[in-house]
Amino acid sequence: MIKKVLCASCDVHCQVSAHVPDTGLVKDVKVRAQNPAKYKANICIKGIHAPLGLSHEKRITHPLKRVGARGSGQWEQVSWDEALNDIALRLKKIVEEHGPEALAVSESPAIVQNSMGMTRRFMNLLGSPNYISGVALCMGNTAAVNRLTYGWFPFPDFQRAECIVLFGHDPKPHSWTPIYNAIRRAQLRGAKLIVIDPRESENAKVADLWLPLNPGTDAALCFGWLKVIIDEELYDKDFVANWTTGFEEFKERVNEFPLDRVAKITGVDADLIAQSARMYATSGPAVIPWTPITDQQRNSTSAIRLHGALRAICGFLDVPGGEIMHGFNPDVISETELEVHDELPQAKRDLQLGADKHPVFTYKMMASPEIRAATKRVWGNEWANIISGNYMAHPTSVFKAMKGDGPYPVKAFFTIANNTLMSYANMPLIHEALLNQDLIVAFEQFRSPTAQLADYILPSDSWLERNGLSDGFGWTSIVRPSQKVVNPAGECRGIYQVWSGLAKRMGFGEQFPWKNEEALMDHRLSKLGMNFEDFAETHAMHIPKMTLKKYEKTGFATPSGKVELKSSVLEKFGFDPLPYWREDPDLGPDFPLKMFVGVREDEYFQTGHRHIEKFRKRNTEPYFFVSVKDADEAGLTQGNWAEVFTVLGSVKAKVDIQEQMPEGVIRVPHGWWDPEREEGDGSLSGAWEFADSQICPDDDDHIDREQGIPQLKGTACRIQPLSADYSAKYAQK
Ligand SMILES: Nc1nc2c(c(=O)[nH]1)N[C@H]1C(S)=C(S)[C@@H](COP(=O)(O)OP(=O)(O)OC[C@H]3O[C@@H](n4cnc5c(=O)[nH]c(N)nc54)[C@H](O)[C@@H]3O)O[C@H]1N2
Ligand SMILES: Nc1nc2c(c(=O)[nH]1)N[C@H]1C(S)=C(S)[C@@H](COP(=O)(O)OP(=O)(O)OC[C@H]3O[C@@H](n4cnc5c(=O)[nH]c(N)nc54)[C@H](O)[C@@H]3O)O[C@H]1N2
Ligand code: SF4
Ligand SMILES: [Mo]
Repeated sequence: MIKKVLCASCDVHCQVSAHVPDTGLVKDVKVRAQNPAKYKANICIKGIHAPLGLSHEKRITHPLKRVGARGSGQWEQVSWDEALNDIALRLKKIVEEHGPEALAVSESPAIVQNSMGMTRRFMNLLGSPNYISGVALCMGNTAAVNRLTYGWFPFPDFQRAECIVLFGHDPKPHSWTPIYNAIRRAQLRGAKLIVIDPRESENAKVADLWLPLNPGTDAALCFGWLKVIIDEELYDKDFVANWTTGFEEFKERVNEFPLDRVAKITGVDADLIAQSARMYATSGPAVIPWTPITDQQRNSTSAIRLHGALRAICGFLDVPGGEIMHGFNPDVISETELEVHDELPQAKRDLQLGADKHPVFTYKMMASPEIRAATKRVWGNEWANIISGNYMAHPTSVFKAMKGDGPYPVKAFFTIANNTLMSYANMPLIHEALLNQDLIVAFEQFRSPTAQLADYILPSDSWLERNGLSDGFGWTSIVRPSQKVVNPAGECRGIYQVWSGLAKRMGFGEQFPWKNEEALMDHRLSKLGMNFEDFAETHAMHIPKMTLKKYEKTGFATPSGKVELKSSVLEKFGFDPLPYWREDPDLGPDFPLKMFVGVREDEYFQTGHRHIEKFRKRNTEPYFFVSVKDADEAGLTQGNWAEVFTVLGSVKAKVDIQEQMPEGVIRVPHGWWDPEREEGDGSLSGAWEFADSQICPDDDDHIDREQGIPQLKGTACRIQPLSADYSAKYAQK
């Protein structure tokens, strides 16, 4: 029997197929491309070999209770009942003593599609606003900033676009395969490709134009494009006149960026800036697909708003070949609705950590009366948690409160499919925060460095072991089913069982009335008149009727009903309502270089997968990419170990001297640790050596003002070789 499955080995959720094995064991599942027909298949090695990871000897298949000191690696197997009873008892005590806001939860993209809003539902009913997620640095924050500008997070129409612009974003055959394939197909039918990237990336190699910019300067580059587009009147004048606010003031701001200034900031030749701006504005409908690169900068809010302004003034919003506002699927109950944000009293929303200083994706801004009214007017519901990134607390503020430096204590922390220590900035702070908790619960598949510090690890099912529904995290209105292929290994369970089990023990079990995940999905699909099983049998996807230029009927979901080039909401909260450029601080000769974290590696998703021998053989160790000149100056040799320092700390990796690396820029890899190392030696299985979160600062100089997210692109650093001793010691491990 063949099942339709959505691969969740990364967060792009390819539609694949899987054979149900006679043995019923996940190791015998074969994952294949689902649609080999006319298009190149959307599947990568992480999807094909997922069964290897999920049947791995290190997979956690029973609830574990910590018996030694935190991080000592001493665990005892307990039953689910024992674990949930004790967790509920301890959580109750913390809530009685400190209030429900003393619970913080960090949940990540790997799981959000399967929690189906239940994590927020539990927190809202308990009374805690302190939810954080890895999406604060990836897409969730873009979703929030987009809502401020034009009321939804649009999705690129790759099939009909005449020009595609990649701001750093570099989809590859084994990194976001569907987007890679969509770009290649567009190029084959003649669409133009512009790539803006400090190094010659895979997409830069095949682009019509490649703009090698200094890391972290994307916002300045956008100002350059806007200067050309406005000066040369390449914009859609009718749209600007009828559907935008603040154009004159916006234009004045843009006029502060003559091309020689932009060239100086970005390092890109002025003529190339002009040529590429013209290509974007005049090739026909164009798209700037979402990119995490501008989610992780000191000028992030401005960069994201400038992308929005480009899309809007060029007339590419909600048109064929442009960027389309999907809205909710009217036939399926959305996750946002199940999250019951209305149930969280305003007094508790007001307690959300970090919202005072950095409100963009918090309740304070996303649930402000004007945004709620506008969202209700256009989309029919005042809550719209797109990418689960709206209504979040500010991560650093949560960690500070966990450590004891907040306005009130946070004493219980749940980490749901999230390697918290390594997936935010400032690992030393997160470490202290975790050590100061009375209760840590990890819902995991593996003993990640974060899970190693937990009091309980609850064993999670995997995507091959559960039924599910995906709508691209609320980004699209297309709903796709994922069928369970085998039963969960050992005592692994789904997240619904965790929250409903805890709610029952804490006295609000009636709020989780569904017997299991399937019953919950039946409820979500009830408007279609089918249950999950029928839906999955009959649908590869459910696409509601989509109309374009919806704004002509409803206006945009902003307070003015227009695209707010000048944001009324940012202004109300005391921020510059226009996008702006903020220079990096000069940290002097100790930090003469700039680093960026990133360049995805084929074999691994974020901090995951490093325990899979097949992948580890292909990609054994972490590497810094360094230019020939910088390597010479620092005395670095190919393949030797080195250390990169920022104001916060240092990280170790091997050196890869690359021709295509620009001078003065170091690439720092994300996600490395050594799962093969025994727990309990104090290194958190190598996280204290290789995790980039050790060098990502979160002080005011290194974060975006409006969102408070850290700068992972363009941070000042230095690099130096490590002694031969380190290499020898590492080789023995
Ligand atoms: N310092 C730093 N921080 C970053 C980034 C960075 O580059 N540097 N990148 C940012 C980006 S782009 C993203 S997307 C986020 C990602 O942040 P995270 O989601 O935390 O990323 P992962 O490292 O993949 O951690 C996911 C964890 O979930 C577990 N897991 C996988 N599948 C399942 C499942 O089905 N159930 C359960 N319960 N667990 C599962 C894995 O074992 C892994 O430990 O991090 C962001 N944060
Ligand atoms: N195999 C694999 N695939 C993945 C993932 C994975 O971990 N492994 N993670 C998934 C996730 S969660 C995400 S968010 C995506 C991210 O994937 P991408 O968006 O492709 O991000 P990266 O590969 O980190 O970096 C892409 C490019 O950004 C460039 N760059 C660095 N700094 C800057 C800058 O300041 N400005 C500009 N314009 N460019 C810059 C780098 O040189 C690099 O070529 O990949 C997804 N796909
Ligand atoms: S790109 Fe690879 S890992 Fe990601 S969903 Fe597709 S097959 Fe799975
Ligand atoms: Mo991401």
